[in-house]
Amino acid sequence: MDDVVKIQVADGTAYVKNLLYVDKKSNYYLILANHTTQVGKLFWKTLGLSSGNIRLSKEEQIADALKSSKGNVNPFAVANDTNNLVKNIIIDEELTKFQRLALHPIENTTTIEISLDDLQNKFLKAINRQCKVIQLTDSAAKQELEQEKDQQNLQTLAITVKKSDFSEWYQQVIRKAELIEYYDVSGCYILRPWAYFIWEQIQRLLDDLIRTEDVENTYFPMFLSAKHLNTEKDHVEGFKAEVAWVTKYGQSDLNEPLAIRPTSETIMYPAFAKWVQSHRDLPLKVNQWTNIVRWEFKFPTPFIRTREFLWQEGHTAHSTREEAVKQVYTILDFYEQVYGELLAVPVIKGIKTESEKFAGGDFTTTVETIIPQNGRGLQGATSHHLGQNFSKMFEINFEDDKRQKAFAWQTSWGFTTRSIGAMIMFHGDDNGLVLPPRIAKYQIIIIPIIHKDLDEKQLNERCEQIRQILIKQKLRVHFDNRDNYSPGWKFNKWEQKGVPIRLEIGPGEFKNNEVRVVQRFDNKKYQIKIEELNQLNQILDNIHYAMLEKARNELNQRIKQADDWKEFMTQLNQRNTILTKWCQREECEQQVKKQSGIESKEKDSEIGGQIQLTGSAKTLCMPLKQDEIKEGEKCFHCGQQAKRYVLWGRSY
Ligand code: 86X
Repeated sequence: MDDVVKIQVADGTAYVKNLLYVDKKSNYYLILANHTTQVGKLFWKTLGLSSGNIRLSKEEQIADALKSSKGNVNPFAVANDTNNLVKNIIIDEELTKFQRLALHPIENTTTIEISLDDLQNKFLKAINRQCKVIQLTDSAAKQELEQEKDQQNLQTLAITVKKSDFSEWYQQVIRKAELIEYYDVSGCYILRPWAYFIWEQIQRLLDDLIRTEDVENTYFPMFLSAKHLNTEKDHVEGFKAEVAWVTKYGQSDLNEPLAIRPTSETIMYPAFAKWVQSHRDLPLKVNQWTNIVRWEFKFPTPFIRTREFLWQEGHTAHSTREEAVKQVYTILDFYEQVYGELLAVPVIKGIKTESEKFAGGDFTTTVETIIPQNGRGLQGATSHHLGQNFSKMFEINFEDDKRQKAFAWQTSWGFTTRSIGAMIMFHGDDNGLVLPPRIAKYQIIIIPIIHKDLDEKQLNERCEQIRQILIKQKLRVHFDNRDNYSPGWKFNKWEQKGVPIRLEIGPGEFKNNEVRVVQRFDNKKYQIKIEELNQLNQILDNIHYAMLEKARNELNQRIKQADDWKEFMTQLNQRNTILTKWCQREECEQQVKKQSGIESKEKDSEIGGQIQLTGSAKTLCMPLKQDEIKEGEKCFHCGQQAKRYVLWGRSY
């Protein structure tokens, strides 16, 4: 979930994760897997073992078997296993596809490379050991079995864990709230109507906002050729590995492979060059709402990190720098507004440091948020000032009013479905999703409470009457009149789905011309008269702002200040982000990143068989709103003259 491990190995080199497992009889199993392999559970069967009896070994056990420690698990340490405790050395079949394996022999700060052949036939042979090459990813058929089980679990209604068990909680909420259905392409998910509605609300507001800036919607093709992609080599370089390609049609190879857009700079800007001739053609402002594909290898999380996602990308060209800069910040304000006014998620507006900015631009502004449960920073959206970098490359130039040739000043900005993930994480609770009213497909659910003293037909008519009243007030309301589910079941279901207000109508309410109101986010319950139903609009608005305020308090709790390294690490290890004075030097930033990883108490964890190195802190942003730094005030880390406050944290 973090980009602490920047895997920088040459093509043909696999970055290997080493996992030491132990069974109940103290037999050890060393697994060497490609870092991208999601180690499943079912391959143990191939070895005649049951995954239920096998655990990742603990510090003492690693010491026992390999005379080694966490972070130092590797095949070379098997030489220390004089008692033959390591029963099997298992090699991920994936690794056979690479020429070299990159391993950490001593600390996970040093790396050596070795070929699989040398490892097998020289080293392991020398110490008289053998290994087995096995496919570690569970096969599709078996995965299906797991999914079926999953489906059955879903039938048991309640969420089985508390929000404090955050990662499992998130997985359950998104399914039980019917936001997401799983799909058999890793990193891709189905957005169900409950989720897609939220995206439509975001589109509606954001589209209205950017229209006030005269931005026009367009649609550019999703394919680009290698030639396109290479026009702008520098910015593509760091991302190349994530580009997905189409190489075939039917049974035949395409003459020229086509990339699927990972972003559209190189698709749009050649057209911009044609459209911009004179200063009268500026500003040029276009936007598109599309899907994007980036074949990432970090562990996927629905909404938060997916291989395909939805976004809008806006691109503008201006005749002056000043105008472009203004555009960047106007858009940033819009993004803040969408988060706050729609998703009830508080954000911090800021500027990215040089090493975190979009490399193709001059500076990157961002809206950052912090997930209260784990204190991790989450980049909410970015708005870039591109300067003249792209316009020079793509020759987007014009004749200014003095008939001089000049390059356009550009901006680009994007907002994605990741925002929905942030909303879920902020507002969900032990009982499931909690939707801020402005994005809820149903803001109000009407549930009749059938009772022997009450005529069912009359009760239903009353509910329908109430529904009509609310529809006239432009509220999104649903009457759940299914008679094959009990009221209790319906309460639970709509609670899990996060509907902001439940109206119950039972015998008491029927008789008194009332409804019982139950608020999802704070569980407040009260009666209101039918004639007072026009208050509901205001009530929903109040709920929105109460949710935003609660969220803002939670976010603020996760920001601490530190004046020295010790305080900094203390706060980081308590899962906070830290605002510090900083010299703004890249070298200092890299040192903090590295050192905080080493001293971190948040050690490697295993999620879905995938090891995550999650400890180190990076810069999230330099907040726009900050106190001035005076002469003589020092950087918290290196002690040089501080220039700005910067916010540090672990991040998604
Ligand atoms: C950076 C920059 C920018 C327009 C935005 O952040 C907002 C909307 N674009 C996107 N970026 C890449 O340029 C990129 C390029 C390639 Cl080739 C890739 F595979 C992945 C990328 N990811 C991000």
